[in-house]
Amino acid sequence: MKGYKVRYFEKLDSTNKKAISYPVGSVIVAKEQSGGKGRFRRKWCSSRGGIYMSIVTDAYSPNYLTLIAAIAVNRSIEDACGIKTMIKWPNDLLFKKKKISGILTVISQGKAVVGIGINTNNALPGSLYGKAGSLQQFTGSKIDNRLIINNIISCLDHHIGWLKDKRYDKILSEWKNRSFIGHKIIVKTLKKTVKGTAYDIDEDCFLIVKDNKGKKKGSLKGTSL
Ligand code: BT5
Repeated sequence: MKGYKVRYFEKLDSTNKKAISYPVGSVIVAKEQSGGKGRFRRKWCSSRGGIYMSIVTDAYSPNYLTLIAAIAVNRSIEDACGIKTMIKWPNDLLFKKKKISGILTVISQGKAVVGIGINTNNALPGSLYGKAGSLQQFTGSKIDNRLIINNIISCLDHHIGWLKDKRYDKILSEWKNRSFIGHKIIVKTLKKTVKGTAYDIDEDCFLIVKDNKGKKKGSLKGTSL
């Protein structure tokens, strides 16, 4: 992959944790993780067979990096498996209402680490039954992880170009086309829960939810259910 150095590991605690000590342009991939991380100290189940990768980039806005990573994952899954996932704000990709992928972007030591987990050929624990799914389950065939990983890197790199050029409008419109905008949702912020329709996303990457009374602004500190 031009300009990127991909390093493969058999097993890591967390690719995000490992990646932070590597320079910009590094990609850390593990076949499994023993301590995969989600947001708010949640766990990411990372058994062998799935994709667990972290890309080290310059420290752009983490909100925008999460949006472009979601676009890259959505496109790469579609190209490799013909499955159109839906991006659920802020960091999930769903297919048939099951979570297939999650993204965790962190800024540290003047760099950004974009961590991506995708359920491809991995088994999922019973605790996620009904909530999560894998691409192998949905397609009935083995997924080519390397193909998806390489696609994600080139797609993310392309969209980092948009970030460099400050083409936020292009990013937002691409994200909206692939997202749950227009769907009924429940958003839980730190203070309240808002039920309504996902209406739009603003230039700060905040979700705008329309309820019966008009427009309301969600907060990236919240999480959609
Ligand atoms: C996320 O957090 O969705 C971000 C996940 C990021 C994982 C990647 S893997 C590579 C890199 N290295 C890391 O250590 N992390 C990143 P959040 O929105 O907080 O969702 C976490 C919730 O998703 C959990 O509380 C479970 O309910 C659910 N979950 C856990 N493992 C899952 C899986 N494999 N598939 C689907 N859902 C899962």
